[in-house]
Amino acid sequence: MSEENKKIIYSAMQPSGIPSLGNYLGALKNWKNLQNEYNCIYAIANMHAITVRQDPTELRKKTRDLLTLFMAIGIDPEKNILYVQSDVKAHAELAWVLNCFTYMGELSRMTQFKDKSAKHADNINAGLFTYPVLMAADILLYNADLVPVGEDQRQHLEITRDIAERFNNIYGDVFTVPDGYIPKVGARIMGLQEPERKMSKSESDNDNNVIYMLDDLGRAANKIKRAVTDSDNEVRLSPDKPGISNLLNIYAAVTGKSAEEAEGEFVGCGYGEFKKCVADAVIEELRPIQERFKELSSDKAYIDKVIKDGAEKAAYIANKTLRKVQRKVGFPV
Ligand code: AQP
Repeated sequence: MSEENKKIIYSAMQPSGIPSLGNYLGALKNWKNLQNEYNCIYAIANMHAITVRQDPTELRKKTRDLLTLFMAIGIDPEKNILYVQSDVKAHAELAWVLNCFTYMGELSRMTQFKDKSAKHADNINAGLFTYPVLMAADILLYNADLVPVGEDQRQHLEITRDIAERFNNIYGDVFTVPDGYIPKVGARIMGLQEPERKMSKSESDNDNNVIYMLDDLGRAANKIKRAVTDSDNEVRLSPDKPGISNLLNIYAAVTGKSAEEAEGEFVGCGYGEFKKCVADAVIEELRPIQERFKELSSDKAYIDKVIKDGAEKAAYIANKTLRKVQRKVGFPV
């Protein structure tokens, strides 16, 4: 299929920490696979990241590291657009316009806002509240047809669609109304110590709960060996066995099997042996990525160039959409 006929996929990740195994298996691994079939635009959402307090020096480093990690996974900056959100001013400008087409009631219903305000009770800022509007601006600037979304982001895609339709109803067909893209293989990875909660990269309370993609491999294996299980010593998928089910899901997502296939492989296997197999699979997946990351990181000039080129390519598309919107709402352009 020619480049022009391919659908546009948009996705972003916050540089709020080193990506977790959850970010990788739930998002990044699929991003790599989508690049042949779609025109993909992938952003480092550093503007979203500051809705939670960040150390400035750390944030700059994490932003660069995340972009480098995208490439280490195999996301090609020539084939796709990889860029840093704050490099493209149109995001902030469109977000303001869209704020004026979004209702307080809609934003109040967002479960991520409720969760994050509970987690950061000392800093419930307006940015946290209008986070979904900035996300709508991200997606709509690039005329995205499809947005890969996990369960946790479904509400944000819905509000993006509502805002786009509301705007189009007033001003004509300005925005492409995006659909959710449900990946063929998807996974929701839970914490290793708290398998009732999703694994998150900004987790700070318990390091053993999360595998970070750049963890020392021996340490990553130990985290899996220490993962919470239960006492019946049966490797089986079940809602009342969240720890074991999570490890089966991890194994399945890494090896490209279904969770049921993975379950079948471990019938009669003890927990110790099972955990070792999961750890080995995870390590073999992470090893080449970490090696490539190290190689790429040492080439500062190359990373600088990818960031600069990505910003230019992204801004070209985003500014076109922004100008259209500005004309429609009556700004002098
Ligand atoms: N545990 C998970 N399992 C599967 N997918 C996950 N994602 C996140 N956690 C899991 C997916 O990763 C993508 C990027 O997410 P993000 O960085 O925009 O923010 P998030 O969803 O809030 O991810 P984190 O790791 O939990 O970040 P923090 O700790 O900063 O809040 C999304 O596609 C998401 O579905």
